[in-house]
Amino acid sequence: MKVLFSLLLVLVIPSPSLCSKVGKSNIPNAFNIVKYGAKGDGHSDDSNAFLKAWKDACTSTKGTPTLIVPAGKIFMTQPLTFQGPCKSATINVMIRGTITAPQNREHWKSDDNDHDSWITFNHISGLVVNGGGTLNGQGASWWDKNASDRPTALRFLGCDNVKHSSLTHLNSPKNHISITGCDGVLISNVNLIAPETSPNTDGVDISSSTKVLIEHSTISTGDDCVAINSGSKFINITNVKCGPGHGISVGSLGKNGKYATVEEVYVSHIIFTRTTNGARIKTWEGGSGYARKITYKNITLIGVKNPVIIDQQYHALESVGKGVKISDVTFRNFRGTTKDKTAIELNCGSIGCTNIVLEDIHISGLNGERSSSSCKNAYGSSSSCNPSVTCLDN
Ligand SMILES: *[C@@H]1O[C@H](CO)[C@@H](O)[C@H](O)[C@H]1NC(C)=O
Ligand SMILES: *[C@@H]1O[C@H](CO)[C@@H](O)[C@H](O)[C@H]1NC(C)=O
Ligand SMILES: CC(=O)N[C@H]1CO[C@H](CO)[C@@H](O)[C@@H]1O
Repeated sequence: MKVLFSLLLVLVIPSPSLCSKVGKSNIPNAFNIVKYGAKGDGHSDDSNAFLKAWKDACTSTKGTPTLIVPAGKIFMTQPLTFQGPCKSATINVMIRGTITAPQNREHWKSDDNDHDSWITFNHISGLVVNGGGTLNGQGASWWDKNASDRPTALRFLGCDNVKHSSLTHLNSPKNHISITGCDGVLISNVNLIAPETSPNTDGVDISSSTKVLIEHSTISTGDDCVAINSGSKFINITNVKCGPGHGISVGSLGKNGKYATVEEVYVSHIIFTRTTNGARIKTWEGGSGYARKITYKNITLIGVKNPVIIDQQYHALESVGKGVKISDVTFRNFRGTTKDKTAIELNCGSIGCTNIVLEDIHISGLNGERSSSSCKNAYGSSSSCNPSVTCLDN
């Protein structure tokens, strides 16, 4: 690793084209972290350079300030918060090089009960993050720890009008990107990559947020591709390749009796490759609230274990007769193969799921054999489905 690393530095540093890129930037109002003392040698702590450059960018009043992380270097930072609000209406963070977390969790500086996230953008509006670079969460040394003790790699907290694009995220300790309390977030052209066996490494987690669009991205991790949690409304996911991982999930909602709501979710043009789930909604028994107005359409499935799954009894309790209402859910234009026999599973609790619509669905086994469907307390309609969904109650 170390050898590879030095080789990388040797290859990269003397390149005149890259040096000139660092030196003369044509971007007006640029704040280059190297000018603030960042070393970019992969192991020196560059946190202070990031924070100083951010302070100047965020208080700048001219045009669109741009914080620049130059190409060809690896900048190591401890947990960092980019705090807003900023003076200008828009602010750009251009990540051309690599930002890495400390390689081992023992080297994280924040104290043990402060492992919420590695990089946080907090209450910034008009934030643009892009640049073609990489964020390496160095999650491997965390993966044997309890999920509640592990940090999210990148968190947008209370940010409005965010555009996050053209970046690669590797090996997060927990979620790769968490969007919390935001209004208006576009995530596009990102690659989120972690091993299939890495626990809880969701691609994007959304909660308490509105108007989030995720598009033209690839998400290959050990957990959900995208998870849509309580308080989320007007969420669109389109042209995304998922897998390996656990699919796109609304929920889980209503854990430990909580009130939870999700509505207006549109998921389309997704390719699920060897994921455990495809289109999923999961709620805990004993919770309350609703998951409604959810559409999954134009979905391609390649060897997916549970292509269509509603589970209103995720972690069922002893017949509590209470749950998160699931209604107005459409699954339309699904094509592909399932790894298991049951392609469609609508498992609702005693409160039932209503207006569940399935249309134009064709899912077979890996070798073209027939698949099946199962329903429990599910109400709605189906047409042109293979497997047929005669178990739906009208
Ligand atoms: C993980 O942490 C949670 C919350 O602190 C706790 O309830 C749970 O028992 C822990 N699990 C393990 C396996 O330690
Ligand atoms: C989300 O999808 C809905 C339904 O297709 C569409 O009406 C809406 O404009 C989309 N919103 C965004 C931000 O793409
Ligand atoms: C599975 C499915 O319906 N795929 C379609 C998705 O949309 C594209 C373009 O609109 C079609 O070409 C696919 O056949």
